[in-house]
Amino acid sequence: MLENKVGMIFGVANQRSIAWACAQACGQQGAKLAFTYQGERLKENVEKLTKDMPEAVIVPCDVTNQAEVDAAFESVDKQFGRLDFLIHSIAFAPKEALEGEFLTTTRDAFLTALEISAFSLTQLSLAAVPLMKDGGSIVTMSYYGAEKVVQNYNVMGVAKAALEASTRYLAEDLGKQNIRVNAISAGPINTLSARGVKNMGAMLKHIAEKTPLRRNVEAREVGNTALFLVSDLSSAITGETIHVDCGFNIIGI
Ligand code: 1JT
Repeated sequence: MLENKVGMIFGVANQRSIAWACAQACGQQGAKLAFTYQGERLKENVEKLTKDMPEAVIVPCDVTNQAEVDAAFESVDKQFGRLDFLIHSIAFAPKEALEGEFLTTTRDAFLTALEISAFSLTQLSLAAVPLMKDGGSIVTMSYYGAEKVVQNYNVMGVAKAALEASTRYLAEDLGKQNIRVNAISAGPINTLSARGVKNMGAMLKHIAEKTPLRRNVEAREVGNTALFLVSDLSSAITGETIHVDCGFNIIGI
């Protein structure tokens, strides 16, 4: 389904990463892929995961370093000469910000969370536009804490609200170039990021009992939805946030 398409994937840290599930789904459909990693520490992980993808391009990209962002897109331009889709699966907040009350969020934690988790979508979209010559599709990852108060999610909820609003504004700006921008609101998944969170095991169990499907979401299912959103099957969908949460968000009491 993605033969002749080139995609850039941001946010692979290890084999459990949502970004990696997206890469596998898209790679299996014939896409050529470029991967970015944040910091030398993660380079080896991405190299090992992609060792059976002979055409994969691997480039460093810390979104707080504009020179690295520019260089990453330059590498893709040099290697492939085009870009059809971009998957943004990046978020960060200091650990202390994801516990206790939102009220005590520091200026530093707030700015860091919003810069890395929300602004980076706009930053990367701007860099992608010149390469998306035949239109394109941009997909980002959100979470229910953007819409409703979720205990401990705190400043990340504010960042995801900004991310979902950014998705809509970018969709409007880029629609005339046939570039679509959508978000996936995934149910919680036991990834490296989630591991740092207190009581994640108990939370996953609680949610599995509450969802209509009576289970948690798998990263593979988020990957398949990302595949749909970057494919032509979703050609009239833009500015949307699609819940991939086993139905959790429809439940009241
Ligand atoms: C980050 C982290 C972003 C964990 C994240 C995240 N988006 C979803 N999760 C999992 C999660 C976390 C909490 C939660 C529910 C789900 C950690 C590093 C920073 C970025 O609260 C109930 C706290």
